[in-house]
Amino acid sequence: VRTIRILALIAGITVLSATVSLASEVDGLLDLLVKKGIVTQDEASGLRHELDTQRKTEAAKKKDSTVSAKRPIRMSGYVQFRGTSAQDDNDAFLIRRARLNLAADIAPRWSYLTVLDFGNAASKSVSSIDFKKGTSKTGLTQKPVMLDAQIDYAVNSADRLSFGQFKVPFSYESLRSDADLDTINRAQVVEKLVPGRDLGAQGRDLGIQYGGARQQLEYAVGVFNGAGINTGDDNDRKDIAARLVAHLSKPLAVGVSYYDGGLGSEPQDHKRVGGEVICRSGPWSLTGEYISGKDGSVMKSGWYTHAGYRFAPLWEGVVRFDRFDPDLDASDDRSEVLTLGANHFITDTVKLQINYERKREEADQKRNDALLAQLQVKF
Ligand SMILES: [Ca+2]
Ligand SMILES: [Ca+2]
Repeated sequence: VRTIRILALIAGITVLSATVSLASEVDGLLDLLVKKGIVTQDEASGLRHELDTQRKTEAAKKKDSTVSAKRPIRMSGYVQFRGTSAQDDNDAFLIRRARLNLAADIAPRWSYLTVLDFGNAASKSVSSIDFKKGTSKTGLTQKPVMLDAQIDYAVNSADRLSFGQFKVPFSYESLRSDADLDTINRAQVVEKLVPGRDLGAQGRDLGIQYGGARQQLEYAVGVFNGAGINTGDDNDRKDIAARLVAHLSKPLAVGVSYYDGGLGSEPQDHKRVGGEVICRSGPWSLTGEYISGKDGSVMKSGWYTHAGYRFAPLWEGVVRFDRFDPDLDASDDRSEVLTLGANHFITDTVKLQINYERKREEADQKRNDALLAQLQVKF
């Protein structure tokens, strides 16, 4: 009876501990009990066997959540689910972005990053469906898109050399992660003039870049194909992009961006100049950008100004005005968007954004205002 009680006690300790480290202490305790003649060798072996099984079960449980790879890989990503109600388009639900990022340090100084997008449905609506063939005219089953594939070499602790496909160093809002945007959509001028975005390549291109940050300065200069992502070049000319940001004081930064390139088999001018002022202080954020460009012989420009205020710990109100002129020599072709919005930071990884976009065009008075709501989770 005494032995049974002791065995029950040991079993109790084992169950209570339920950890591998404590299990080894129980093992030692068993040795002691055998030595003192309190339990027999057989009883001790039985218990050890039970303990061993338990350890293996624990180890197997841990294994289930481990991804096996030759090098430790950092995995991250996010999903954006959007609902849009626009005056000039069908109301719709949409997976705007579903990103998967994989990064790893592969050797001293060398690292890599790939970004895949499984969403990227843009805001295309199905225009017509051929019921006989059972197919739609728009690509409902778009393939995942490779957005970034970059190899980084750390030249020193501040600078790195990047090779591959990644964002062109131009404009504050273009370079901000889609997951961190203050409004659901980027400003018109950023979408229409930032190199890469103007081609529908999500601000990215293929090339080589040298960049870094030291003290109050952030800098990047790169050479790119200039023809967009996941494709070759359409000419021999390579484009130059450069960006310099000075962090003047803790909340205030000013930056300039420059791009000189050529588009097409007989290269036409593809030039951009941009300036930005960013101030993020406590609950306030005030940002603004101006970008002007030249495509062939057409001069274009636009700007936006944005203000945000955290009026409660988990809530931010935002207001933005942006204006874009697609041809400085033509009159009555400017368009303006006034965005009013709220950001609700439900947790660190869950965000809800609601925006109302009031749109005004000089050319024809369209009714195209839009109400958007977007729920985002990231990991
Ligand atoms: Ca080129
Ligand atoms: Ca104009």
